[in-house]
Amino acid sequence: MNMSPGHWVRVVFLFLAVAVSLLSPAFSVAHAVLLESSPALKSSVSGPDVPLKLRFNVRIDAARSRLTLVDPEGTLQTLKIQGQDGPDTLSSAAKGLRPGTYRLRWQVLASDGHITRGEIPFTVVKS
Ligand SMILES: [Cu+2]
Repeated sequence: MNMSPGHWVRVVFLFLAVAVSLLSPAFSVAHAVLLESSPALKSSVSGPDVPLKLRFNVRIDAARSRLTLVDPEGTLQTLKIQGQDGPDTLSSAAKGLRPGTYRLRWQVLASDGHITRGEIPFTVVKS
């Protein structure tokens, strides 16, 4: 077998292309996925003041992330993001909540530049 240098360059390129395509699913899941939250999904918490904490699988950009509370009547309230306990968390607080069912809408910018969003339904009960 007589393989020219040009042939080996193509072999190496093919190998790299396969390697990149095998690795890319790992990169494509680098956008933010909610791992845990407080309140937890569909949990009941006592009001009227409810601390909020969300933890994601990757570091997120708090300045470009948003938390919105939907109250039992469907009214939207933008919550101030109070900070990050860690680079993968968001903290806030909802104050003066009456008993009822709420939804915390989150939209976050992950370190890979992708925005993801979701909703955390929870119920406030009398304390
Ligand atoms: Cu992503």
